[in-house]
Amino acid sequence: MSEPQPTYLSDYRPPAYRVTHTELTFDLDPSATRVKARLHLERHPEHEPGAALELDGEQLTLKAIAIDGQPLDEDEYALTDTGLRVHRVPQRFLLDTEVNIAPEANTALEGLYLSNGMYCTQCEAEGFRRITYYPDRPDVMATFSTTVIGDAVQLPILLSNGNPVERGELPGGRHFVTWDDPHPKPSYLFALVAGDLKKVEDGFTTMSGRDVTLQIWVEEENLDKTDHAMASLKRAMQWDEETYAREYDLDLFMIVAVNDFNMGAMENKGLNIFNSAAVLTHPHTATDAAFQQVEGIVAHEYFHNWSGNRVTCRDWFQLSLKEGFTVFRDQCFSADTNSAPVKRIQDVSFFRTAQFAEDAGPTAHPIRPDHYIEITNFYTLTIYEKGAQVVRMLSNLLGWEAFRRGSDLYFERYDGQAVTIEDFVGCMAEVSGLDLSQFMRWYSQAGTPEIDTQGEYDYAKCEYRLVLRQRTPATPGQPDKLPLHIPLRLGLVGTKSGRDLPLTLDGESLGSDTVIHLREEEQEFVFTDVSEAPVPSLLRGFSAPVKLRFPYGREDLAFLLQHDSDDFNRWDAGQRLAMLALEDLIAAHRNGVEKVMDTRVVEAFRGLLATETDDKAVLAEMLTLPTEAYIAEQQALVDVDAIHAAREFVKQSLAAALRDDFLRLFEENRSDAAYAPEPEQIAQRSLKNVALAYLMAIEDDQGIELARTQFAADHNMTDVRHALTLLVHSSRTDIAEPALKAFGEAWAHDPLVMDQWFSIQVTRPQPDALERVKFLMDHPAFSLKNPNKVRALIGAFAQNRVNFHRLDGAGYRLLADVVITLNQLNPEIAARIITPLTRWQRFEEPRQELMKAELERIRAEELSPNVYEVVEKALA
Ligand code: 0A1
Ligand code: ZN
Repeated sequence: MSEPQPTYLSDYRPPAYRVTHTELTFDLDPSATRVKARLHLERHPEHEPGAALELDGEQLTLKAIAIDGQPLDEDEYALTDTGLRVHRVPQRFLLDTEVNIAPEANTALEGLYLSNGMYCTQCEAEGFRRITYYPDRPDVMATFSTTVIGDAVQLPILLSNGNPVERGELPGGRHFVTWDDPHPKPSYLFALVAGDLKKVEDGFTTMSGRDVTLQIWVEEENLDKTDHAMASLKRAMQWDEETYAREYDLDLFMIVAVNDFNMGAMENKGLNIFNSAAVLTHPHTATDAAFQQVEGIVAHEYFHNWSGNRVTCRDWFQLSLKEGFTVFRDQCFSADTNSAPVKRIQDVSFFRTAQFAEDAGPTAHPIRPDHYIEITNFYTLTIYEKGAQVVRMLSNLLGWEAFRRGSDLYFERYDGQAVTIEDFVGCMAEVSGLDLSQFMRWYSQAGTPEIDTQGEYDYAKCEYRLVLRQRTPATPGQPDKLPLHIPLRLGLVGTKSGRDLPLTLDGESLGSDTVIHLREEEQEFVFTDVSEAPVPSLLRGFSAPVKLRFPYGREDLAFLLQHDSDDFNRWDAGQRLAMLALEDLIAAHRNGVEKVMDTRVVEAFRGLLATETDDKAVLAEMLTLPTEAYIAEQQALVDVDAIHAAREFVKQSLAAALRDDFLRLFEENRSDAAYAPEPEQIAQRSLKNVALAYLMAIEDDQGIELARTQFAADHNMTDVRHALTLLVHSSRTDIAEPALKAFGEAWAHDPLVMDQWFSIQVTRPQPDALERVKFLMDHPAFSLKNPNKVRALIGAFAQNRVNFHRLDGAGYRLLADVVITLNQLNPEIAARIITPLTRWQRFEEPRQELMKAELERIRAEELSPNVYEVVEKALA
């Protein structure tokens, strides 16, 4: 087999032929679906007459082909594994093809496949070529007319993009529906769904007074789990009108829930297809976090209607054009609907753990890569989350008002077109007059910039001098980096007053919270008229995706934790303080020295527990220790056991010292109110559950009893799952096992709850976790063919730091075995689930060698391009 070849950004050429209109007919059958396509084609004016017509196509069986009604002779076209070429075509013509495909054999879940007896599609990025021969690239935009034919009894519901225009009966118990989508779209936004589905319906009147019908289609047993998604959709529609003046543009908007789906959801025009985990919620089956995630994903997909669909990407290198912008939009939406500081804390805390790791690992790539082998490998945290951070920086550089004008210009100028990141940033530069040329390096340079900072207060001159040095480490293929334009929001907090001091820079007075611009490798900023010695509060709100170092003492951090006016930085000061203590304890563990708890951390926590707060959700975040994964990110080489031991020690020390406070907090925040996924209730529950986790950390009778009672009360899934997790992760197997068993039996019928049941067990720190994974892989509710199950069992286990990294290598072996099986079944998921192994260089011996050996074992297999690309990079 020849090695998979990369595609390069620099090779981009406009298509020789464009499709102005696409007519499709699907005659659905599990093993032989017939797809007829009529493409209205014309030569692109920039291309020479006589250019051959090249169409993409994979795993298709061609049955018929004709141009302008004339069947082609075999020497007039050529078929390959990846497509079809017609040697000579007129300037403008109709191409008719007919192919056969087998949805039931499609385990990759790209193209048309079957999920629980229901037909559905996933076409982004290059799935449409598994449906019919087509120029399957985002810069070919056509209107679509789609007829779906199926068995009237088994498939009563037949859906596609746009509006239904005709339906009828057919001989043999079949029926059809024809759908028209008047908005030109690329093939990746095509969708089809057919099955025995039920709907809930609602409506929304747009700002210009048009009535839109909203439908959520689900299997009958899930009809009671759609309220929250529907409410979220309406809020998102309203928000996009108010915030971006974007109005919906069809009469119908549909969401469908499917159980087998590679990702979260997909923004197909007028027919969003969702992983059921990203849409279904019920107080008894979904946690607060799941409710919030559903709200965010529903909004994300809806927002794509403008940022992605009306204005789309010229090529897949521009993926962050739609994804970075849309993630930024959904983050702002969620911040407006919930606690804004908590949303920021959660996003950043995830970002700094997972995206920083990606940016420091063997698969690091810029927000706009310049080559790829398999594009589905590039739906990454860098493209999505770092892309969103960069758009956020733009919005802060321009200010909201100018950013909105830039966004208006972008949507107006490029409506109906497929464009580039330059086009987007160009609009921002045009409306603001800013020079964004240096800023563009954020898109081309991989790696996380590191900023080393020093500050000095001159008592005599009343000046505060800040010296900043930026450096971006080398990443694969990019040994040398240039300085970036980094906006740094900051304040100076007076040590006497505890307040933000007024800032004066170069004679200009800037208020008490400002943004300075770091453009050079090293820059000095001298703030004048600083009336008292300050502690600097730097990178407020995480104003740039960088690692910032400042030699804070523990007193400084405790001070900021108490006084910083920026909630995000208050939280961050607490995290930094805990990190200093954790680092000492990690060293103690490694040196075999007795561990001693830093009393300053205890006192800082005591202070937090004693202050009245009106944002309980922020307090809950502040009381939460950095995760083991985040701590690992801070280490030069990861010592899994020392990190685990140090964190457990801090948790238990805090619990022992502050037991009464946690007990009070727990009691004060208990509530019998009917469950609602509202910010106040969510905040209260998270605070109560943080307290319960500390109480359980020492596993005394009272803590155990509280967890047991909370589990048994069965009030809502947030509380039940939290209590069950605490019990299962404790050493009290006598209580945990019956609870786990009862839970598994009660929810055996609900796949999404069973996912949680799997995850809870295999993330436990006790040494039997791996054996449980193996055992559960034979459980009737488990299937390697279902991506949610793979994530819930295998993915979750790989997050179990102590057990995945077992010193006998059994954890690595298990993951590699799964990757090898999935490489054939579902390459996209195989290439994702392998990630933890690719980070082998971060670990100490013998783990490095063990992980590497598993990667080499995988490399010896016949690999899909997806897994090949990742493994080659990891072993390069
Ligand atoms: N565009 C979707 C994500 C998505 C990407 C690829 C998929 O299959 C390979 C599926 C969904 C989003 O951003 O939500
Ligand atoms: Zn998206």
